[in-house]
Amino acid sequence: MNASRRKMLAGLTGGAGLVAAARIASKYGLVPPDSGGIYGPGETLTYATQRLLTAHHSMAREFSRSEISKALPVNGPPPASDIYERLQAGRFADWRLRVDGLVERPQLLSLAELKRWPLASQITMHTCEEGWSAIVEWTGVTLGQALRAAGVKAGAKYVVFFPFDSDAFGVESIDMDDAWHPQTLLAYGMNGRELPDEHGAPVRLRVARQMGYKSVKYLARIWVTDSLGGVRKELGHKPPEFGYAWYAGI
Ligand SMILES: Nc1nc2c(c(=O)[nH]1)N[C@H]1C(S)=C(S)[C@@H](COP(=O)(O)O)O[C@H]1N2
Ligand SMILES: [Mo]
Repeated sequence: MNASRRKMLAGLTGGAGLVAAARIASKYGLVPPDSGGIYGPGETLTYATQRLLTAHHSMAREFSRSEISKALPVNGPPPASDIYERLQAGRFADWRLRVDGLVERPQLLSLAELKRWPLASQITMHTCEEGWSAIVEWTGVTLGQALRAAGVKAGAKYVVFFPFDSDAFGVESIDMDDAWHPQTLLAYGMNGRELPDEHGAPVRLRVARQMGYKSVKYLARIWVTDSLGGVRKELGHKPPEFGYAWYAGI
């Protein structure tokens, strides 16, 4: 860490007080989109401190195959969506992942196409805010590969993920730092098999450095944007008042 970063970090964490820390963070552009409201200064401190400490691409811990958990609990009911049920009945042959927004070449990606791309895999800990965790092997492609195919335009700041159960779950979003991170995957495989339907088939997001609720299942669309525009829904499936910070780093 260079001297100015160290100074910033000292200012952020050195008992300057939450509001003063939020002001320092804002000066350096380290403000998360849920920085407003009574939880805002706390959320800003968490995000800014994390981003300064974990220089760009620090990696989440990886485990060995023998450490994979026996079972991964399922969180969330399957999408109550006719479109999803039809795609599922056809084993997702007609599923296309839309990638659009601030991109040069909007994409409609099939599962077959994703499977032709270079394989990325990881054995990492999935942690749910409800108090359980499990070590899982995820297989798929990096989100970065899809972003490169689409060609992200200058000014992009966030990637928003729309699932087939967005009416119930809402949407989730991450910043470009996590979007380009090598452990951020579009996963179509789990523990050496096809991703089971209840775990988000055909493709789910895997964000290794954040809590489980950021790893959106049943992906339908990926939207690149320069602003979350104060649209409450796009800040996460539940607001920080309920314990779901937009930045859920672990
Ligand atoms: N689309 C969608 N994604 C989701 C959820 C959901 O209900 N719908 N639940 C989230 C939560 S809270 C967790 S902990 C993980 C659970 O993943 P799993 O069911 O594969 O264990 O998925 C996350 N992604
Ligand atoms: Mo969760």
